[in-house]
Amino acid sequence: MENGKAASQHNSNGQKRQSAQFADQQVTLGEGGETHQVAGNGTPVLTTQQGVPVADDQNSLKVGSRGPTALEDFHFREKIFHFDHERIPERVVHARGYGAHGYFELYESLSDITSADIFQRPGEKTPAFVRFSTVAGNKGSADLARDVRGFAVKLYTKEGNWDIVGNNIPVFFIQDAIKFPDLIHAAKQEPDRGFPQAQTAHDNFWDFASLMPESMHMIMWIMSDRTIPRSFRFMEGFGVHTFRLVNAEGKSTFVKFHWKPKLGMQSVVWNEALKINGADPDFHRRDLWDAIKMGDYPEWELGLQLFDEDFAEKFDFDVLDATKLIPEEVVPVRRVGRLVLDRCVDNFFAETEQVAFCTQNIVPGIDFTNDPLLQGRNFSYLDTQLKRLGGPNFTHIPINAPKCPFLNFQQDGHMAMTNPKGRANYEPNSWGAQGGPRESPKGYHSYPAEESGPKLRIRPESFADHYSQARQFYISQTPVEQDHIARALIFELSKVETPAIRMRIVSHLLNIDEELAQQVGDGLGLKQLPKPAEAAKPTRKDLKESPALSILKNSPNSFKGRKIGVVLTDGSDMALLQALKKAVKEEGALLEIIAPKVGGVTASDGTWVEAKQKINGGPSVLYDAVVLLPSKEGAKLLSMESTARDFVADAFAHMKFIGYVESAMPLLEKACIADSLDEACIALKDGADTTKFVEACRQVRFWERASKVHAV
Ligand code: HDE
Repeated sequence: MENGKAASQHNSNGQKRQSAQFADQQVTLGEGGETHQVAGNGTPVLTTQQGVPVADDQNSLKVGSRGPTALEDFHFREKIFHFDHERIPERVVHARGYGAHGYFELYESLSDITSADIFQRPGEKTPAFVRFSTVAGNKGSADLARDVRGFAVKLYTKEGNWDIVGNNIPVFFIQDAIKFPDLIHAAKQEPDRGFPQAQTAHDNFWDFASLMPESMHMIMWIMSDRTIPRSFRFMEGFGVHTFRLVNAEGKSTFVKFHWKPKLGMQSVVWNEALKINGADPDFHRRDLWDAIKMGDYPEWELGLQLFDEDFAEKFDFDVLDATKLIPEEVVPVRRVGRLVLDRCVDNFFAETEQVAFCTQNIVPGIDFTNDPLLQGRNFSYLDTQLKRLGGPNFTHIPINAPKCPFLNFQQDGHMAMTNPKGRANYEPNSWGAQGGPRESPKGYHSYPAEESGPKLRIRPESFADHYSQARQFYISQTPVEQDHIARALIFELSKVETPAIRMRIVSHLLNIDEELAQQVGDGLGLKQLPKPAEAAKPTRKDLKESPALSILKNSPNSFKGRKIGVVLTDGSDMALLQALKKAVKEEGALLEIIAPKVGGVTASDGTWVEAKQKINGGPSVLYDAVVLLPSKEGAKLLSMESTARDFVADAFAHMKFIGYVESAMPLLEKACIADSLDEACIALKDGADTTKFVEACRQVRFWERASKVHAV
């Protein structure tokens, strides 16, 4: 047996351990200006949490080389103890999310409608943190779940933190917060079996929805392509509820908040979403990270729909009902500023995980309304942070602390980090200037709305129409989008095992649109349609179409911010590749190279071109358009590779634009599309063709192909 001394000089692999050579040197690291000891190789010295330098982090302290571990090993105990406690509870909803820093910049002063400090001085920038999320899936679920996306914005204003905790859909499933636990229980995995994960395609969700007609408007939205966004950068955000803006004279204006993406909206198709989840479950977070790291900062404009009591009285629906929206054609969206995300987090846990959004975080000049969903949320968010972050001092965590001065007499509690100084910890007190902070007349005043009435557990009559806006949403879509809604419903309901639940949903669809109900009934193989569901308010209003509700009617006609995947092999035409790169750059888009081996290829002129992806790791679902540039030999090789054939066949099936060189034909043939090439399959002969191709890509998808790729 080795003696203790000899053994301690080797790590578990038997390699000679580099002994830590401590120099006398010290370095200053970090913004805090802390000094660290430096090890011989210039890196800082590893220490315990107590700052004790660690000499051996490879072996625990043992009695003899093969003996038991000594309880005395404080370094081992501290390390394991800390590791054991790394996890905090994940969010009960919106567990999977991704955040980034940025700023809000105001275009014009809104002092006539609100005294909110953030809206006073044009050009002023307010720091912001945004967290995007899916709702139903657990923290480790995949990004492309068919789900609502959270769009939560924390604005660190000079008069305190203002959180707009919104979604990418302007309405919600329920009207009263008391139903939220039921909704979420029904949507998440079923409690006995613990599945399905991150999906509403199961009995419990559709059972609940079918028994809650108020969810029908939201059902139309979640079955639309809004729930499979191409990335966070291509989706809208909404504050959902009606809020109030209050000016210095105390006048109140109702407001709905909107975030409009600068790049326009874009979604993926469902089959693509399923495949992206396998190919890159982090597709959305990677997209945000990459865009910011490349300096292509994602941007949204803040839009306001402003209206007064008079409008609220006259509007067809109750503005306090979160299952309703106000069409943009009725109250236009006024764009008042922009939100730019320009900095990734330094640490995912410290920032994205610990950020605590609370709907109750509002600032002077902004106020709530009586929307019963919003009122309930104001309790829930504060409460949930206590559970998640472990105590009332979560506001001391840097990501949650205001960036303006804050002073009060709240004290102590677990992990109190910002503690008041001085003798006074109460007020009123008679200690004068030493007595700590005092109230100010400029502080927050609630809008003095008059309220009275008997206490009742009741749903107002004005909330009773559940179908008119559901229909309005449906008829405002293009035929392609309507088809996607029908297909989504058929898909989801096909996973519901109980026929009665399927029937109940179809009975609601009959109140929304008969043709849609027919189509879904047919897709489910129903022999007979049920009777329309009995409605609380039997007469549905026939509302006008609202083109603003469609993604495709608002296409940006630009390929900016999108990505082309280019398949290369040895011998690929370098001149064409260079021309394509130039055209893509000019469009503000990106290009990624996929090759048989990730190392790269030798192009026609002998240059070595590095690849980003190996063909079986970079399927076409990761790209908005694809270009096939293999040499003749290369195409032969790829046509025998199933992942290369899938690459092409999927790009075609997902209605993408495909650029190809003549030599790629064997691959197109093997992918079974050589006979079906259409005008979105563009032959590239010379540099000019590459520009034409990129311009054509501005349509993003060639929807006309749909009938060729969907027979069922
Ligand atoms: Fe939330 N919601 N919610 N929600 N919500 C949470 O708070 C809740 C609702 C939204 O990135 C929780 O910190 C109730 C509508 C977002 O950290 C919790 C009701 C809208 C996020 C909670 C709603 C949202 C949450 C869980 C019905 C869009 C993620 C973790 C009355 C306007 C924020 C947390 C982040 C998170 C409660 C409905 C958006 C439990 C009770 C409507 C974006 O407090």
